[in-house]
Amino acid sequence: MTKPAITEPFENLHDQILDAVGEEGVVAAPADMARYLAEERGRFVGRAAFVVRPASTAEVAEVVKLCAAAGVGVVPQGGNTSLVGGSIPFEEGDEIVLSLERMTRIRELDADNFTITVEAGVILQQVQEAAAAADRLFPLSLGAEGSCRIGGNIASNAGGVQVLRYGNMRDLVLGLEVVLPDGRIWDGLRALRKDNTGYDLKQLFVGSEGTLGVVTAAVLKLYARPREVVTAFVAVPDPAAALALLGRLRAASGESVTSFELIPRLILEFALRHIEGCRDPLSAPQPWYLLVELFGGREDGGLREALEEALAAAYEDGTVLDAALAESETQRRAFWQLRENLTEAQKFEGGSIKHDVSVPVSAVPAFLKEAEAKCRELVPGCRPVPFGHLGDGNIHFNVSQPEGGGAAEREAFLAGWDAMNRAVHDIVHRHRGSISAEHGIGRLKLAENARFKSPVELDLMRAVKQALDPHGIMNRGKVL
Ligand code: FAD
Ligand code: 2HG
Ligand code: ZN
Repeated sequence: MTKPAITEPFENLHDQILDAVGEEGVVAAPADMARYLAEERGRFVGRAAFVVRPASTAEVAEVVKLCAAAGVGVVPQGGNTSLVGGSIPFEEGDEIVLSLERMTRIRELDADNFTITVEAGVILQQVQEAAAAADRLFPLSLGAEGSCRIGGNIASNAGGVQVLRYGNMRDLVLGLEVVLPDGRIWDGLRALRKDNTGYDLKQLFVGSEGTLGVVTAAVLKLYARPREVVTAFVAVPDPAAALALLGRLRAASGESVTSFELIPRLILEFALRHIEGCRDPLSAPQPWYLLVELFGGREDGGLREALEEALAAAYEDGTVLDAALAESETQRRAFWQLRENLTEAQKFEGGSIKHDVSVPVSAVPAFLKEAEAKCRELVPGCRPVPFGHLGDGNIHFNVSQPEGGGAAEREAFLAGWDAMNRAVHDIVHRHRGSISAEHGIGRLKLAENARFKSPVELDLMRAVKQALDPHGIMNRGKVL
């Protein structure tokens, strides 16, 4: 560890917090703080008075109480994989980052109740593994699952690749423990499927992006572990055909479709070009692909046959152009490796302007046509690569810069970020969609959110913020 550099206005608070959490709980040297202050793509780089890493709920409460008394803002942080800058402090350096990374205990797994109680700092993949060891499934699944943490998943109401079947994080939370902005602890760790004793307070904190309190622990729902998993890489002529196939598969499989991910040819090529070990699952290039996965409850449940039959019928009438079914777990992993590396692959193709949007599933084909045309009109030569969770209407409408440009072209392209966002979001709005389907608002989408939310809705949101955090301690300047 290099020498801490606490500036004068924070010396007192630093010493008080050091007393509360001990040496291991405070990071203050600039070099050691760096990883807490920059996000995934380096789009936001902030400053902080220092970073605090409490080891228990009581310590979190003490830290928040001290910050509230000193009027110093708190930025909660989990795995720091947010794509909207929500976990990064602002540039003024007058906030602390409160990392939950030392709160990693699985407090209880109740297999009979199909629940697991975990602290906020547990990594998502570790929750999945603990559930599997007890012959259960924790279904939240996303590309960052090896590094994102449960508190972050809850605070951003994460979605991912199995929402179609199991819902998003909001649907998987039964109870919460939260440190409120004044330092009090709310123990709402109930493990009940039914509880109509007033307002559903836990849902206020799900998706609040750290602006209402610090989630310290949660009771999460578990499911039966699937006994039959069938995975296919399917080529279709266009998104309308993909939609038709989704309807058929849902019906033919008795609602067993768990993932239904859309991938256009161009971004598949990015992955083949840049990600080691990626191979095209099909023999000839096709315009659009789907990664389809079905979960069933019985080993011999006939899901594979149902999928094969449905795909064969769809091939006959031209809805499907080609398909490969995974013959082994290795092949299944290879299909998912392609999907999970799309964000990474895009980084090698220069600047990318992102839109994490949702529209009604039935409106996706029309939305895609309109948004692609608009982007090409705004930036001739730009390369839209819309991919993602078609099964629940959530498309990552990402646009790569025109081919072959260098750093200057990248800068020029990214300078058009806001204009392109506005144009695409206007189209989303016309389809009564959302401008942030699963990544949240953070600091990235503040202005766009304010543009589309009605004054009534914004008033309600402000009233909630005011009621829970009247002094504006928690993650100030985010979401609202
Ligand atoms: P952080 O980034 O640390 O924080 C996210 C927000 O929650 C911040 O506002 C932060 O202040 C707040 N927060 C964190 N912990 C707490 C807490 N304990 N109490 C209160 N507030 C807290 N998202 C999806 O929804 N679906 C995807 O498919 C998906 N795929 C991704 C793939 C990649 C490669 C990457 C890099 C990101 C992806 N994300 C996805 C985005 C991201 O939302 C998720 O990775 C994850 O939910 C964030 O968790 P985290 O622990 O990293 O949270
Ligand atoms: C995914 O679904 C993530 O892979 C990231 O939500 C999407 O790169 C993105 O914009
Ligand atoms: Zn996603």
